[in-house]
Amino acid sequence: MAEYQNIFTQVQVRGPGDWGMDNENNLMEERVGGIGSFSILGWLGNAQLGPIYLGYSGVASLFAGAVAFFIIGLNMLAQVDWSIVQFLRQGFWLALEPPSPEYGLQFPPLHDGGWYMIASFFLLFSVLAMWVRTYRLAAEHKMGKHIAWAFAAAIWLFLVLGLFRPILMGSWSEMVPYGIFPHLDWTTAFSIRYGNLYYNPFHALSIAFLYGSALLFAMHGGTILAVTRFGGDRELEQIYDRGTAAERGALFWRWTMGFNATFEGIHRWAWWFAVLTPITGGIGILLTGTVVDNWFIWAQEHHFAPSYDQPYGFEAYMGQGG
Ligand code: 07D
Repeated sequence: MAEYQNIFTQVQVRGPGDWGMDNENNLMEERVGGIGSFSILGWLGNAQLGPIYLGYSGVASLFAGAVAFFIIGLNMLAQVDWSIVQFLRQGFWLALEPPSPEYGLQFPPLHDGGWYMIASFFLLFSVLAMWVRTYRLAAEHKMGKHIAWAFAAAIWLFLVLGLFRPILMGSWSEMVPYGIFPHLDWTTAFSIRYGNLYYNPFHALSIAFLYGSALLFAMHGGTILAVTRFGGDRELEQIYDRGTAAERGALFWRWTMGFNATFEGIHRWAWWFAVLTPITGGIGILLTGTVVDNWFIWAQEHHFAPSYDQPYGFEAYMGQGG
């Protein structure tokens, strides 16, 4: 019975492809790509692939993203003398590095960060065009703009790391290299250079929201899966067939921890926790090297890191030493 599907008893119904609703702007012709149906997609979500709506911002984003991607890839390939074998072998270690520090905020030679700057420009343009796409498609669907604003929060951290902080520091060399391990090395080096990022309270806040997001996601996902047997996954039915799934989920939490979110409110909790992860993170990165040069010393001055200039003990922990 298709009506009683859940994640474990998925029934894949096959019919003519669904092109979605038309709307007053008559954007049907901008939905491109054929419609296909794939069982493997059906296991994960909806079996139908396509159509996709492109529009100006979609084309611009894909084009700019592809340019950035190929500039990065071709520079890496050049570093291994255009050997595909070495490119695959060393791929995780290869990088397109930002300019050397001596160029400050000037445009560097192509071979010393110039290509990096060009790739960054296209990457920035691509991400911003994708943001416009999320905003405009939400408007077309007469939806709220929650997705676009959540995406903007991530773009805030992206801009702090790659644009705002480098400008405040007066050098493009502060930007993050493009490469798998190199960007991880950059992250570690950044933490060490500024006296251990664990002592940056905004990094701590960002982690709290990140882990909090995972916890909320697990609680909400778990609750809904636990009440799919009562129709809880088909949220629409909850409006006219109450008293079964939603109330059980809510009661479970009220009896477990004394408080329950509402069906609407749990999604606000999720949205805010997710959004606050990069917002607090961006504040932490913006302060690093600009306002605070060493987070460990900063923490000692604010009496929550121990001071080692006297015998290590309780007083030091309590902040009375130093
Ligand atoms: C990065 C920005 C938005 C991205 C966008 C995408 C493309 C790709 C590709 C063309 C994710 C644009 C790009 C589309 C295009 C091509 C090929 C969002 C991003 C719009 N940390 N740490 C965080 C933990 C440590 C460090 C955040 C944990 C060490 C630095 C998060 C630990 C050191 C920075 C977090 C830990 C260190 C961070 C990220 C544990 C050394 C940041 C949040 C358990 C390793 C960033 C304030 C996020 C930040 C950040 C978690 C440890 C360094 C909460 C759990 C001590 C330098 N760390 N960290 O959502 O915001 O990222 O810091 O040890 O900059 Mg950390």
